[in-house]
Amino acid sequence: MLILTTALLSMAGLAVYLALADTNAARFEVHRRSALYCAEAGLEGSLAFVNANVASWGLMLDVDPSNDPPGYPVTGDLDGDGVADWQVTLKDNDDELGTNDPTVDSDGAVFVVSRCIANAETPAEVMTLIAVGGGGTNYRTQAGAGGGNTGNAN
Ligand SMILES: [Ca+2]
Ligand SMILES: [Ca+2]
Ligand SMILES: [Ca+2]
Repeated sequence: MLILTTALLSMAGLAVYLALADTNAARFEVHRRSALYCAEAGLEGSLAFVNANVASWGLMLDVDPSNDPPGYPVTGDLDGDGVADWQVTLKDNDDELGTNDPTVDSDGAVFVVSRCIANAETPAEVMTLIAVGGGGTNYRTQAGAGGGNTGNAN
């Protein structure tokens, strides 16, 4: 009887543990989702800047931060606390035959990469390929950051 009681108790303990784990998972999911929304807001909030500064894409892609146009990297504050919640940078696509040069855009197309920096525990990054004169296409979530949204092709 004592053994049975112990077994019942430990089962109860396990149930409590599972319930807690479930709650934590749910909370993490909420954080991850809001981080994803935050990163998506960065895409929305930076496209005008990126499109208005096509002539400076090369300066943004080179590895010299001293020549970047004002306002780059693009950042945005979502909750009004004066601290940036997302940050957007450009990343060249694989556009040269043979050896790719990620510091030079040669096809008029670059990735806009938006990273949510509001919560370091649940980072999220989304990116979209944009082309000169074109709109956002090929919307996707980068590997390792929010796999639940992978394969979202707008
Ligand atoms: Ca630069
Ligand atoms: Ca290139
Ligand atoms: Ca390119």
